[in-house]
Amino acid sequence: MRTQVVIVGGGPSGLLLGQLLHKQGIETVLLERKTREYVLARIRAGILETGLVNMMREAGVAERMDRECFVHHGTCISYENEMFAIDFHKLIGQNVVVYGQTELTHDLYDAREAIDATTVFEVENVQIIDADRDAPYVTYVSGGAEHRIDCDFIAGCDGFHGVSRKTIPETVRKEYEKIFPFGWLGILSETPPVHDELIYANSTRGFALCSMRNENLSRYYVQCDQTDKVENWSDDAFWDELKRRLPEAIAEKLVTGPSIEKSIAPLRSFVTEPMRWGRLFLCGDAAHIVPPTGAKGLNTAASDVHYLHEALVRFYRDKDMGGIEHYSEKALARVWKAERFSWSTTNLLHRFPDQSDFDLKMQRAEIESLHYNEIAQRWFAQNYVGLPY
Ligand code: FAS
Ligand code: PHB
Repeated sequence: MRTQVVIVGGGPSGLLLGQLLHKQGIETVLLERKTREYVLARIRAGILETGLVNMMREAGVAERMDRECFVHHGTCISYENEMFAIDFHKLIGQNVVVYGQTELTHDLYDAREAIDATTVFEVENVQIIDADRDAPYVTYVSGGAEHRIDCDFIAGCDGFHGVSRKTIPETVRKEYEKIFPFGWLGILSETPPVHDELIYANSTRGFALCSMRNENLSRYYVQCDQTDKVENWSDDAFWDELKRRLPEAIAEKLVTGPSIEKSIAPLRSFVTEPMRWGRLFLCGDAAHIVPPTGAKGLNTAASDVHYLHEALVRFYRDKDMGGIEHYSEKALARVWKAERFSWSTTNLLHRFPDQSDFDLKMQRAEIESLHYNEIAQRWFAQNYVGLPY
């Protein structure tokens, strides 16, 4: 088989890239390790930056999102019994959209099926060969047989545990990593959200986040120990702990109910450089990971897709290598800014095991600066809604 672009990984990065390239008449084959059902069962991000919303519209996959999403003009931050809003719309005239990654991925799979593009599920042993030459190809096993796809380019959209990043020789790759000493225990419940906007809570007992998916589907998180296990947490234990971390007036309004999903996500910051090796491009979690505090994971995958889509269109339309040659540099420039915001908000809102009393005073002073200083709020808002591509 031959195609123009092989996309390894059928998460949001790979699917969105495939849809955008199709719009430009560029053919792709997408290889996914799991089943469609498995991918769609993952509960992950919930906040979409304007850039991602616009790309979904450009890809022609935004009809349900535009109908069902919530537009949020701001977010709230609480510390002990205090709570304040950061009004993005008033400060910078922008907003974010609340629409679950699960729904976005579902819409992208439906759209890919509608264009009848080639998607191979449950592939095994994907190998990327000669990515640093002019005639790369990909091999994989499906249904017990080995297959080969000759192509022009490979988009490595296979997430943190994929094969693409490791295809780049260790002598070429430089990796940066920070592991945070805690995780997020998250639940999904068919209950009305406790507040009309998200609440990021800093409390003496640790971080908490009140988010949502729709008017009767809420997403909550509490900071937990790195070594904690989901089975240690009954629903009641979760709700009691969440209430302890929220202002009393909010905790009193919390509607609890049975969890329909419960999981613990580790928190890490990670970046690999470069994001291109020859004709292989890394995109999304294959290249970088952020702690979800700043809602940047999915949204930074989206900006990679923007740069890669732009580069490939310039190549196929104008035989112009400029976008391809500068892909890694352009993508990384924005990746590192997202990494900074995610690291900064994580430090601002979580309790660290080794925090001194002085550290806690610094954290409090920074939160109070954000509470009362419009310039600080404007900078937070610009980062949260998404820096320009
Ligand atoms: P993904 O990991 O989503 O997709 C990669 C795909 O490649 C997967 O379907 C995988 O099965 C496939 N794959 C892997 N290896 C392969 C191989 N060898 N061959 C073929 N296919 C292969 N971000 C936020 O903004 N907010 C959040 O709250 C949030 N919560 C998260 C919770 C968890 C547990 C995780 C892991 C991530 C979370 N994220 C969150 C980040 C997440 O949303 C990612 O940024 C987003 O999924 C990135 O999308 P992709 O780059 O497509 O990677
Ligand atoms: C979510 O709704 O899952 C969510 C929202 C904002 C974040 C992280 C997760 O910063």
